[in-house]
Amino acid sequence: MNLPAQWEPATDGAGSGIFGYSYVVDKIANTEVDQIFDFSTLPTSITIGSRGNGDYYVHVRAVDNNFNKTAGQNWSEVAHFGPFTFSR
Ligand SMILES: [Ca+2]
Repeated sequence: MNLPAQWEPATDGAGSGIFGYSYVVDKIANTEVDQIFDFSTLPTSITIGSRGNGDYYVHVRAVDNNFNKTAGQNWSEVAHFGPFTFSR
């Protein structure tokens, strides 16, 4: 199963710009996403795969281009999306 997705890209104001994102899909409403880079742009298709029916959530945080220079200060708060309910 796949969920099509459209995103408004993150912005960094007058900062260093957005480097990319860390991203998790699961069945938990408030997962804290790790600060380990996954994607430079967010996927337009979210893979649920064969994980079955249920309510899914997508969790995303952005990181700026300074992320490897100032540890711990360059990741955004986590944004939570969902639930997206799959049943068939
Ligand atoms: Ca990650």
